[in-house]
Amino acid sequence: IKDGWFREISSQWPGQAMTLKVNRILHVEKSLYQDVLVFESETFGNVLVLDGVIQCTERDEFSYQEMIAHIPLASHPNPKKVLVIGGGDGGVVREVLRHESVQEVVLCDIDEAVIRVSKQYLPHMSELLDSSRVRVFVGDGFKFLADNTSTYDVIITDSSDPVGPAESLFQKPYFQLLHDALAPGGSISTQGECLWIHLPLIKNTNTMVKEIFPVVEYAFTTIPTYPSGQIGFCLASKDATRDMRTPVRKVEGTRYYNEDVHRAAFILPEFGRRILETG
Ligand code: AAT
Repeated sequence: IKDGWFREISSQWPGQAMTLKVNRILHVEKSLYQDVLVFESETFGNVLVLDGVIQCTERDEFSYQEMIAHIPLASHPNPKKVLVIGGGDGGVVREVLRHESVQEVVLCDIDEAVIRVSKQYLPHMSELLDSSRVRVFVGDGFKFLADNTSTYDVIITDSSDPVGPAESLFQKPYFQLLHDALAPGGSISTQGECLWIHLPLIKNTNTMVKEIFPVVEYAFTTIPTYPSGQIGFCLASKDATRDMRTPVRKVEGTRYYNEDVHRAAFILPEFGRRILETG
């Protein structure tokens, strides 16, 4: 933070940086895993930053949290048990709970500090973490999957970028664990980075996940405070006949997601489509 502005400078998006005007700093902490910062911005509400990277703002978080959750859930015939890896702010859990078929949501974030500060400063995201349908674990998502044998209908990986504690969540052994932790017919979505910046990473992930899952897709959403204003998801299903592009149920109460936005999210600009569909 310099002269009252926060700048998101990182070698992960060279030569560009989102800048937000800071009203006041609410929390600064070095947790076991990362630098945690929460500030009140002038126009985006409260902002959570980990290791200098914006994780969510109160004004636009719904775009990302709704899309990463509702695409796999609304295209699944009857999701009952859902696992969220990462997502300690609670926003994705809030969206999962909109699906009445869901009986249980398990959340596993590596950093208790994220859960704690979100409960304090991001109440609209974290409010349902205390719901009776939710169980919260603190631990590494990779280890959680390796140690647990229960199965899930949908697993959502709402993880930070591959530099830092989330590195293993972008590699092949993790996708194999996800596959093995799914019930028959199960689907996943994972934070899949931005077409404008990370096309080689997206292509590699897509190719790698196709070696494990019969159905693999990439979809994206728009969001002002993520790098280049856009972020995507790697979507995959264990069911070779699943059409993840088409919702089979309506979702009530959303602000970004609707059935047309669901279908449109898979339509890629030509420079991305060409790389992902051919190589
Ligand atoms: N919904 C907010 C968006 C996020 S949060 C990412 C979360 O992943 C953080 O709470 C972090 O503590 C958690 N996390 C990181 N590594 C692991 C791990 N190995 N196991 C479990 N949880 C983990 C994502 C923002 C994307 C930013 C795009 N530039």
